Amino acid sequence: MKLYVSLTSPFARKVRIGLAEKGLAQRIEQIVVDPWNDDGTLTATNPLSQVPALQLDDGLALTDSDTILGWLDRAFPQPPLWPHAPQARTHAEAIAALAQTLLEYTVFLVLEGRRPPATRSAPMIERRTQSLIRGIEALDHRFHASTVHFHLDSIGVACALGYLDFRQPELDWRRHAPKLATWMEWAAQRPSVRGTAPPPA
Ligand SMILES: N[C@@H](CCC(=O)N[C@@H](CS)C(=O)NCC(=O)O)C(=O)O
Repeated sequence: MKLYVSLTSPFARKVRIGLAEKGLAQRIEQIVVDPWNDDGTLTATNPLSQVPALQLDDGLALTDSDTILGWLDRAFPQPPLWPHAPQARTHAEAIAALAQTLLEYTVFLVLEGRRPPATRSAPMIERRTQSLIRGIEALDHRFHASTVHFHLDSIGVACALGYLDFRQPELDWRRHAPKLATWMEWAAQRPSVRGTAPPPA
């Protein structure tokens, strides 16, 4: 089994935190690649040239963070990555989905920022920025974090906020989310989160 990651990818970080929470970080070989500058190592497993990607021992490749985490939770059920009770599970899935889209929007802003200014789409940048702010405010109200478990809602939120700090500090998300700001101080100390922080930009 081989997991392809980059150390700056927030999607890969979700999987790396999930592995650490399950105590599997040392059991699954992690291969650091650059999806933007691949020599064929990554595309041999993921033709889309994205991380994370997990090559299973039977040859099947999983090419999306949530798919990989779903497999991981079935293959290694303890400790679980989701709450057991149906209502709690639905709530956690809603939070995780919101966090995943926040990540996608943040990546969009990062990629737009790398384009020559004349080719950037100002209306889309504005639309995504406003959605991000509303999404962060919604998370601040809707996310009732457990301090006992670190399920996929917590993992997703920690990765989304950590990525904003890493790539979009000027958005100053804490201004929009005082409760999340306090929670993130706690979450950042968790070994799985601390141990997967991106290297200095
Ligand atoms: N939906 C995917 C998104 C993965 C993704 O966009 N990964 C980025 C790294 S942050 C990547 O590999 N980008 C390279 C590319 O899109 O060509 C997931 O959740 O795993």
